[in-house]
Amino acid sequence: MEDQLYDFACRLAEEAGQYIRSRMDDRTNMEQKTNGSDLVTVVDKASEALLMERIQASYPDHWILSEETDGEGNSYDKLRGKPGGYGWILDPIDGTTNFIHGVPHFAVSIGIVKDKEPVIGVIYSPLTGELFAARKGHGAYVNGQAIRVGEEAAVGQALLGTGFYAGDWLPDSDALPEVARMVGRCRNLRMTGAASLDMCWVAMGRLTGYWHRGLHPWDSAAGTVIVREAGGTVTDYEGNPYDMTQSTIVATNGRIHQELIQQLC
Ligand code: 2AM
Ligand code: CA
Repeated sequence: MEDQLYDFACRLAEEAGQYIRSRMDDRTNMEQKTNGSDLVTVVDKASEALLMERIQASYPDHWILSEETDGEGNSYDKLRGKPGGYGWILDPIDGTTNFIHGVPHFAVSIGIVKDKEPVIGVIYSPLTGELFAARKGHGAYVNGQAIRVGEEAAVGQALLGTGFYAGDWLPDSDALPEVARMVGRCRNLRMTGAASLDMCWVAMGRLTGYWHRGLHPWDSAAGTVIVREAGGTVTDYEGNPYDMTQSTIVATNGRIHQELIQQLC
C-alpha cells in the first residue's frame, strides 16, 4: 500500500510542478491574504485544485489538509479534528513569494500521514527539477539518489537557515532576537524562503540546520520525513519530537541539535 502511495505522490508532485512551470507567466496574478507580505496567486489555487482532484479520485477515503483551503483558522485544531487512517497534507506552492519574484526556490510539498504520524514526504522544486522523497524506514532521496545530512559537529561549523513567516515580518518580529543570537556563532545564515525545501537542504547537507517559528503542518510535515530519513533530527524549540501540531521547528543533522537549541532559546 505505502509503496504505491509513495509512487503516486512522486508522480503527482511532478505533475503539479509541470503545471506550475507552464504558468510561470501568471505568477504575479496575486491576492493579499492577511497582509502585504502574505500572498497567494491564481497558480497556488490551481495547483491545489489539481492535487486535490487527483487524490480524491484515487483515494476517496483519505482526508486532505491543504494550505489554500484550510489556511483560515487554526490549522493545528483542524489537524487534531481529522480521523485516523491516511491523510494528505499539502502545500501547492511553498515559497510563494519566491515564485512571484521568479526566484527558483519554491516547491510542491506533499506529506502523507498515517494515524497522524508522517510516513511519506515528497517535495518537488519545479524550476530546478529536484524531487526529494522519503518513506518512513526506507531512506531519503533526491531524483533517486540517496541523501544524508551534513557532517558538521558544532554550531561554529554550521551553515544554518531560518525565515520570517508573513505575519512576523515586522520591526518587533519574534524571529529577530533568534537571528541576533546566532550572528557570529554559526558559519553563516541563509533565509531562502521556502520551509519545505530548506528542510530538504538540511536533509542533503547543504544546510547543517534550520529553525523557524510560526509554521503550519503543510510547511513542515513532508520535510520532517525527509530530514529524519536522511539521518537528521526534527524537534520543537524545547527539543520535543516534531508532532505536526507544534509551530516551532528545529531540523538539523542531529550532531548540532542540542547546541543549536541551547544557543537559540
Ligand atoms: P508559503 O510560501 O507557503 O506561504 C518562509 O520563511 C516560509 O514561511 C515559507 O515556507 C512560507 O510558506 C511560510 N509562511 C509564510 N507565511 C506564513 C504564515 N502566515 N504562517 C506560517 N508560515 C508561513
Ligand atoms: Ca503555500
